[in-house]
Amino acid sequence: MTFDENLYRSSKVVTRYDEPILTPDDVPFPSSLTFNAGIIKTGGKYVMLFRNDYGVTAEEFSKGKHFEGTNIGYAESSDGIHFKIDPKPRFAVRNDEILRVYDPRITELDGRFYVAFAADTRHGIRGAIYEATNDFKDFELLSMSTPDNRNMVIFPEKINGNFVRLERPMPVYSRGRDCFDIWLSDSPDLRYWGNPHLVLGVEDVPYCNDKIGPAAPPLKTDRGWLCIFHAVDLDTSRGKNGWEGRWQKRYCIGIILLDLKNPQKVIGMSKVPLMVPEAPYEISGGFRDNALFPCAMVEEGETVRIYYSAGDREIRLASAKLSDLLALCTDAR
Ligand code: BMA
Repeated sequence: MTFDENLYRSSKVVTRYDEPILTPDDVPFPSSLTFNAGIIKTGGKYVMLFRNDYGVTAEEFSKGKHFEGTNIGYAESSDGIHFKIDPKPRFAVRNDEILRVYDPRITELDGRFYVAFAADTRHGIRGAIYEATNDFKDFELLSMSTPDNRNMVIFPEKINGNFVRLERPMPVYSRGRDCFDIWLSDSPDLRYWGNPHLVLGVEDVPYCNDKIGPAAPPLKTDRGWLCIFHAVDLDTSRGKNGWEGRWQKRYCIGIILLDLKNPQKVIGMSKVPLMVPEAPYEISGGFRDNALFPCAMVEEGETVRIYYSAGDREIRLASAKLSDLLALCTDAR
């Protein structure tokens, strides 16, 4: 299976911030990869939970050594660009069943903080929803999905009286190969989830041929819920492309608009990607090159900040005007 990766470029409405937001070198505890960060702005400050994989260098990895573990770091910032990292990791789970939690996405809802993680367990990958205390020091597990499911993002408001999330189940038998789509479900209490609806099928996205997944908690706008997602293309002729012997996927960022009252309904979609791996730090030097993985959007005046990982190695920032992002979704093209 091949894919013409030269077909698409990042949208001109997006500006990349030149400096990284966080790299493993910034982290005051062992860190090999610092990425996939949930970020919100609350009480005038930016709060970040980030994934930290540790215990191996690129060279050691090439000789067969593996990561020792994954923990979750915490950082704060007054401007959303310069973050101060807590001296110790904030959270990690490892027990007989759960091997690790990772890829936090934070939602503030009615003054409470919820974090959706992916959880690797002995019986598959599950979406885990925790409530965090206001200081993000304690986490209470509210619910875990059945396997395999991940990339959960919780809407920042209840809709029609219920909590709502986007999620990405992974049906491996029925579709012949990776063909993973974006779904939505709701809950009266963040514990019992049901009423599943398909939101976007991978076949609806013209610029990918593999899988899609929700990225950041949706942003409420006058026109609808603005959502970004990762969109993956696979080319089996790709070879070494990062630390691993072979890495054949590429992760772009897509954008859609969902109906405010009925968010399972897509009311706008850009037919081209919002961002494509292009910058030097996106296409080389990463654990997995050519992987853009966003987990947070923050509205800052008329601008939307998109925090994403480059190459599963470091956290980066790109921004765009909200009006431009909405136009991408709604302009016929
Ligand atoms: C996904 C997840 C993410 C990762 C991404 C790109 O499947 O494992 O944690 O960032 O792949 O490698």
